[in-house]
Amino acid sequence: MEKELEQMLQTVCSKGIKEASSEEIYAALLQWSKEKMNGMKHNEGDRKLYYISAEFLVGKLLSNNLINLGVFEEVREVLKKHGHDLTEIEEVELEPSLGNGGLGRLAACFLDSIATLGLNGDGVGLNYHDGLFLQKFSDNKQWEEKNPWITEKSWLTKTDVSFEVPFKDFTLKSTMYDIDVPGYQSGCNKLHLFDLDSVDESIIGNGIQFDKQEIHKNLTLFLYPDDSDEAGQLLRIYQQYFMVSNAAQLILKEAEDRGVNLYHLHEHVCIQINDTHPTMVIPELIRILTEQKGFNIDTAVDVVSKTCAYTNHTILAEALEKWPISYLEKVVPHLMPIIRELDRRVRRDFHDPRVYIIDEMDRVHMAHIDIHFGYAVNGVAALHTEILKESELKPFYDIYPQKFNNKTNGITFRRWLVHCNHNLAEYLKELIGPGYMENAEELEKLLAYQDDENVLAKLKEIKKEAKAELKKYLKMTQNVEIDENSVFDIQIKRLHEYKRQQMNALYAIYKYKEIKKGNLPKRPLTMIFGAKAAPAYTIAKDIIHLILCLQQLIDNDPQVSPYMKIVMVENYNVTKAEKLIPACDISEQISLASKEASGTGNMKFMLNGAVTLGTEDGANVEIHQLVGDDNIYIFGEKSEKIIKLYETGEYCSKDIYENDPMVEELVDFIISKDLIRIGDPVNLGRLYKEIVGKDWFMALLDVKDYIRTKEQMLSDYEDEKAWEKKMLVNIAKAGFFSSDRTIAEYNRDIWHL
Ligand code: 26Q
Repeated sequence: MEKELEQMLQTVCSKGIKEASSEEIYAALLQWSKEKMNGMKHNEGDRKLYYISAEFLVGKLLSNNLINLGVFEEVREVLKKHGHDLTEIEEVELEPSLGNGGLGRLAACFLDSIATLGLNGDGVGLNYHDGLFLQKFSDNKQWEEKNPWITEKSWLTKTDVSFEVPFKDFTLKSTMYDIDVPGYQSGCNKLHLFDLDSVDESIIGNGIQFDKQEIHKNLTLFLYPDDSDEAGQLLRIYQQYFMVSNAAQLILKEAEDRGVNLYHLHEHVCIQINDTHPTMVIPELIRILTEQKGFNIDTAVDVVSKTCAYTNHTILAEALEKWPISYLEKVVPHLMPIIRELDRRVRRDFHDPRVYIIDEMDRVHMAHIDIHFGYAVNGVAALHTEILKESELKPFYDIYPQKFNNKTNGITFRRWLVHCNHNLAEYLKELIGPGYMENAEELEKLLAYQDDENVLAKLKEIKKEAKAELKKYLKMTQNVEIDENSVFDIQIKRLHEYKRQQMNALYAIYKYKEIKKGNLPKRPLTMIFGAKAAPAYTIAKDIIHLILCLQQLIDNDPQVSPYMKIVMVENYNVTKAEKLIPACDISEQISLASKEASGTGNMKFMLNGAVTLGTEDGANVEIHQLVGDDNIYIFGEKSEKIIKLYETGEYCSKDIYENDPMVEELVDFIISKDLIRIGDPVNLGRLYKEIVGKDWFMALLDVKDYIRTKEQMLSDYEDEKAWEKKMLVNIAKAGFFSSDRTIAEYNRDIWHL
């Protein structure tokens, strides 16, 4: 390895390892990896999977690729020998900004596991130049800026693959870029990202403003451009169709190149539709098969329906896409006859308006296309799939019980243990052998040590080191000082009311007031948040404002600051998650029961020895079953009750507010003099009104149980041995949440590769 790196450095900059800068070493390692992967075999098989997704939140790739290529340790040692630190080299890489949250990170973990299991499957998506916005804080508010990540030295490789994508008024010619996806000690797959040569970053003005009408210049600028007006919605349709038309053409071309008879497409290809964003691939394939490949409509519908499968990631109404026909007519009128034909077939066969594709308001329900004209539908955690079957998608489950199945999410242990928590990974290897890296369930061998004082002490020590590392990182990146001896309580995820960061903020208010009253905690508490709010999501931004104001209030109060601290991490992303997760003691998973489809952060925290504080929601339910009552802190109302409350419309936050003086006091603090002095009365006032007058995600319903449970947890933390044991059990039971297991199940039940 040393020789190869030296040679590469000679080519890149004519320097030796010692003399080379971090940038130069990065460039050499990038080039070395790319050449290595280029020489690797693509995983093969008679059937090929295409995983189409609007997001692939891959994170930085250098370390992960080195791990999967089997040279990470060697490279680290060589660099160390010459006075370099691989962590510093990593800093050079910009994080690809190709996703926004769980769904995108899941797609990235899946690509890793698909490649690792040697399966023949590629990802297909878009190459957003500025991705999701870059988050900046100023005046205690979120501001959005562009987030360019593509430099000359990126993992993208331009290919000569190109397709013509027809829109109503013009045709655009695509360019396909590839990112290699090496499996862990296995073959190499591809992530195909489609782009347009004419995209022009110079049209971006202030913040993330740009002209939404200039499609040839803006199409692949941003992920989820603001869609609060018609132009924004049309742009999203342009993006989605551009993605799926390219995907469809690529899939058919590769099949024909392999000699596949398209009438047997479903025997050689399967397409996983990641949420509804790629749904138009179904009518697009039908269109191409009938218009260009001589299929009659019956056969085209039949073949496509046997090729496509759909994953649902949410039951939130606003995330279930419904496009007005008039919008589709403006962008892709050639798909409308097919969509109408699909709707006609549904109406012919079923007499239930709830399952129609086109509703009485002339809107096209994308999920309904997927369910009728795909062969599988899956939810992403056991509870989520049950809710889909029993309530959200019940009319469909009644028609197609055989299509519905659960695939509980997972995470890749290569990134979320081996890479992000090297010390823990090495210690586990020492203790239980390296087998867990391939077979995650072997982590259970750890259980044999749950009463071994030395092992427990070592786990605590590793946690302490990770906390010290995070302290250094936050000092360097945000110039904040945290106390590594405090309890680290972390909530990192997209900002959404259903995830209830506002409830956590109410806890902070509670704690602040307790300290003011002289009820001092035994140990200081560090509350860490990381979250981006969608630019048009007003209340989410108000919640960020509240958290930042509380942060300032506490920092400036010498009576309180020795005992608690709030840190809101700026521009939370995969790279930051990798620093935060190993250092966590308390993992906040506090969504309103029934609303978080699965969660995957919960799994990453558990694997790294944090203890969950959560509701019976999403995959928390499965974590609870695995670790047992003693090793998780569960609070709040259950999903059945919540679903009933929505059905009857009975929930009234104002009643709770008015009848519970403690709740009233906490909520009132949002508009107290103390906070208004620091913050913006418009934002704080609006949030106060929202919580008292609506509280759609029922933070006040659970807030007292939440506070009580968190206090219990903090007190239990002081029983060191008992806490260390909880850490150990969480790590030991995390094996089930390996995405290798999830992918093996997808393959067994849906893909059959
Ligand atoms: C829809 C319409 C218009 C504009 C945007 C959207 C949109 C964008 C992104 C809808 C949904 C998303 C992303 C959803 C998401 O990330 N869901 C998460 O998926 C994870 C992986 O399955 C789960 O673990 C999380 O529980 C779920 O919230």
